[in-house]
Amino acid sequence: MLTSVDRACLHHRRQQLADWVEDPVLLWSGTSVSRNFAANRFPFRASSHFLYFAGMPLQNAVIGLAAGQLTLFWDEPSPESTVWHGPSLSRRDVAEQMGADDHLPLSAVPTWTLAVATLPAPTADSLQQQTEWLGRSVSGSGSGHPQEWDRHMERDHQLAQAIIRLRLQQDDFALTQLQQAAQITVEAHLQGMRSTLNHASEAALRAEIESVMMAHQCPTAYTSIVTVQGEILHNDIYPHTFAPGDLLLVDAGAETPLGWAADVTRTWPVSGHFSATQRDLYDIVLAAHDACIAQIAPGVEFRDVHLLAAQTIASGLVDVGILRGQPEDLVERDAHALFFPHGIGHLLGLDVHDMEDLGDGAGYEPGRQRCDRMGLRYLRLDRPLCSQMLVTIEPGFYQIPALLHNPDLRQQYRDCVNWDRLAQFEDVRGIRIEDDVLVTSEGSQVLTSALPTQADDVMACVNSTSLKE
Ligand SMILES: [Mn+2]
Repeated sequence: MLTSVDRACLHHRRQQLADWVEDPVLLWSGTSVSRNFAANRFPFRASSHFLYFAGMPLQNAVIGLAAGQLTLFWDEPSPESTVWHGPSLSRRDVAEQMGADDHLPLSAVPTWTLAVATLPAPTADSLQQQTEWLGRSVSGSGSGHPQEWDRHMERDHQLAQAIIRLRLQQDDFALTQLQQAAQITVEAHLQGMRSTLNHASEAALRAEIESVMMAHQCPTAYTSIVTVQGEILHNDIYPHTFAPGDLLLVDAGAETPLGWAADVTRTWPVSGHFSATQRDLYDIVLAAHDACIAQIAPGVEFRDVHLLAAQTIASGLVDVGILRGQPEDLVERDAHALFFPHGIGHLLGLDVHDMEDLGDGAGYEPGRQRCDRMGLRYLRLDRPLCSQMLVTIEPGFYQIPALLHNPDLRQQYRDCVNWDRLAQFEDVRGIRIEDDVLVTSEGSQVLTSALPTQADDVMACVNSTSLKE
């Protein structure tokens, strides 16, 4: 149920959009996708752009936005469908909930208006419907060369830019949801830490963590990573049983029923105790995490936050003897990226990488492009921060064979890596510490601060397990 504050925010979003976009706008929610046969469906997830203006998920719906007015296009389920799925709200009730000014059957979309701005509908079915009804293809914002854009593409691009401008700063409705996602995610990670000593496998611990989200009626915002192979950055399998000395990397976040995400990572020893080598590297990653969060404030360039993480990690690796040289020079040469190849963070909101469906349109300030350098290539956000932006801060250290065993890289960095010393840290495969950080007018607020980051606190939490009989 939407609150009156939520509805006031939705109203404000639509007014803002009308100030920036002259053309009427149509946005598709999408359809549920069948899994092998028609009656077995994947869970439905509405388009984030639809959710942003409609506030609530609705399958196979379209909203029209013109001069701040909202029109809902949607068909109530058929009487036959209610046999299987139970009764549904009427179109009038749904329209009232979202604060719509008008509501019409879905078939009225093609007659609504001729020249509209839109963004690609999210599923194959809805994209086909969109193409047919608008009489044109919708390729998304800014594809191709601007000089070759037609009038439709210019409209769509203008819409995308306006939506980016709006969604970059979280309003009160969004913040209530994002705090809820963060709080449930913290609870899930705590449950994971506290039950580790009772479990023997990645799969069992994943079940423990996700059970907390499910109990709150929240799906996961992305496929959870629960792995003792933390060096595999997007690991999505859970085949291992725990061995003494393993570090477990858990990257898992809840999504609220209205679609807002959290994104949190912790790394902890399955035995409850870090080895000396694990502790050394954990503390380096934590130093980068803390330094970056302390740096966050309006006006700060996110690229500089990334470079601060690189500098802190390079400096720490020099201190423990893995890297040789001056930290500044090592960062200049991208030597840190052998161990920290990804970006320091990204936008977070309705999507876990917020608005990445628009490519780098949201993450990169207009006029900026991805840099080729190994140490900057995977930076997903390159903008000056502004208040009410929500970002992740997630430094890491990994021993990735594809990088460390690459003959060209070994040659390139032969003078600055002490490979013999590195071999002594073989019980560290991957460490990442990730929190969700809101930029405020004074600096920042960590939405996920209730989850411990200090190694001693993490160990205390793992060891607080009440062991099963
Ligand atoms: Mn993340």
